[in-house]
Amino acid sequence: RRVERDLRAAILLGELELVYQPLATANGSIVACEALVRWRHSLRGVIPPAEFIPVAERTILIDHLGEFVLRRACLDMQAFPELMFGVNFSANQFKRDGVVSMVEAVLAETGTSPSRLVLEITESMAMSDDEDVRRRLTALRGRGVRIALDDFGAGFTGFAYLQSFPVDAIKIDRSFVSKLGTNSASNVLVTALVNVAHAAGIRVVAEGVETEEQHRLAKAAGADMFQGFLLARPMGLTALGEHLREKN
Ligand code: G
Ligand code: G
Ligand code: MN
Ligand code: NA
Repeated sequence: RRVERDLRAAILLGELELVYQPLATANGSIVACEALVRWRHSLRGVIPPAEFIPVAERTILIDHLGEFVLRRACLDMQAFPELMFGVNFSANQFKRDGVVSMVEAVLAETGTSPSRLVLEITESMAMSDDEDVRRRLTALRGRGVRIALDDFGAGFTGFAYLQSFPVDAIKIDRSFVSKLGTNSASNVLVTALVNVAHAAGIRVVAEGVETEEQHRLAKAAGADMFQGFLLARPMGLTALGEHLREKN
């Protein structure tokens, strides 16, 4: 059974690849990117993560997948030493005791500086008020790894919580960014989020920026970094290199 399971993982992992989406500062220079996994299926073509991550999450496969993605990203990022890079972690990965030593081992093995790595975890998972999860996040931060709350705002965490949570950055959910310019309440809300985060020493990324107006308003709201189809789509390593030469 175990062999069968590992084989399933091996087959799955052989077809996984990463694309990278750049993050820009307000003046347009690229300072980071987010790794996004794709499954290039031999028969079905490219399968998006929304279709297989939830399946993997129900089994041990998510641990293999998570470690594979982290290692691949660390290796790929050696060619881009000036960039920080974000890797998405599932809630279930943080429910395992081994997550801290796994991250440490992959960083050491690939010679990656911990401070270049940003682990992206969803706000809802961070919210889960699980003492073990919080302890593991704190341990990783203690070793220099950065933590970002992804899809922030969608789970309505509340402002007070931000101050007490071991986190370096929030990524404002694209549902908020997409409403910028459509009503003044959205501008007020995003500005408030930025101000509260900054008061707690937390960086703010506006994600899902698709239009010039959203970009302008997210800048006006004080966000530190910008990510979205307007700036760049997720891309392979070669394209990332070209993009950097063009923008930086
Ligand atoms: O790339 P795309 O927009 O299709 O991603 C859809 C979702 O899949 C996003 O919520 C993203 O965070 C998640 N995702 C992408 N890559 C990874 C990964 O390597 N690990 C995990 N756990 N989630 C990922
Ligand atoms: O949940 P997470 O933020 O990790 O999701 C990342 C996903 O969002 C990626 O799959 C990426 O393809 C997608 N994405 C990135 N920028 C944009 C954008 O501007 N608009 C939309 N609709 N999706 C985006
Ligand atoms: Mn993300
Ligand atoms: Na997100």
